Amino acid sequence: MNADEPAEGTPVGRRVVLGMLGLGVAGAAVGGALQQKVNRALAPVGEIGNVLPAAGGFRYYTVTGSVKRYSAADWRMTVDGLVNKPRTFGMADLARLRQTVLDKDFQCVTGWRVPDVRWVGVALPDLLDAVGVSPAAKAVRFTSFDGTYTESLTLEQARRRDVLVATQMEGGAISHDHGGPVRLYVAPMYGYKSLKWLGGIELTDRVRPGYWEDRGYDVDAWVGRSNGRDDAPT
Ligand SMILES: Nc1nc2c(c(=O)[nH]1)N[C@H]1C(S)=C(S)[C@@H](COP(=O)(O)O)O[C@H]1N2
Ligand SMILES: [Mo]
Repeated sequence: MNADEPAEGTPVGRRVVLGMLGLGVAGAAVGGALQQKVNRALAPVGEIGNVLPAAGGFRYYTVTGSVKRYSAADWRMTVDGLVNKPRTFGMADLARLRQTVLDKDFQCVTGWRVPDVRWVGVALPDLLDAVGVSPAAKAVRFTSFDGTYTESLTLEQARRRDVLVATQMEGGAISHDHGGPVRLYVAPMYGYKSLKWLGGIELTDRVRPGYWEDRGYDVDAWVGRSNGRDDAPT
């Protein structure tokens, strides 16, 4: 994809913020095109939240301010909606399910990409099997304990084995800043699908657009097949 493609939320949001902070994080992507966009200065900064450089090529993103911290021992996730057995899972419950390891890239629609990240967790289809999906369910909705961010997948997408309820990243626990103790990792799609601070999973009768999708992003965020935004120039 092209570095000039729009950033999330508002077309120039994150790059403007990065530029203003002088972080230079986007490196080569922050060029003349950025300057023009900065000059237009359209970003409602408050909506973007914190954008901080992180180690290893990641950025830390949050659309909310400070997020409550959960230790691995205290963290809980509810799985309910159109399921046979609604359940609450703790870390120990996840650890008892089959573990899946994925070595895959992480790519944000704004252009940064971290190659070959090791993710470990429970493949979403294994979790769905543990609660039993009712025949009326057509989609899966994810909620964050940040109280704001949401995402969703069709049931077909959610049955992919490269969609993880991730409990480890790069050989260790998932840090708070990366959305730990447990986050979603949707390998084939742009990073905005990979909801951080996972707190709830609900089986629903239809896809409900998530946080960025309400703000113009594709609901189907396949890397390479999507421009991210519905209205992105091709
Ligand atoms: N709860 C929550 N999840 C989120 C986001 C967010 O702002 N809040 N940002 C998304 C986007 S756009 C990206 S690219 C990734 C970034 O993950 P990282 O902060 O671990 O690098 O998280 C995704 N999940
Ligand atoms: Mo992103």
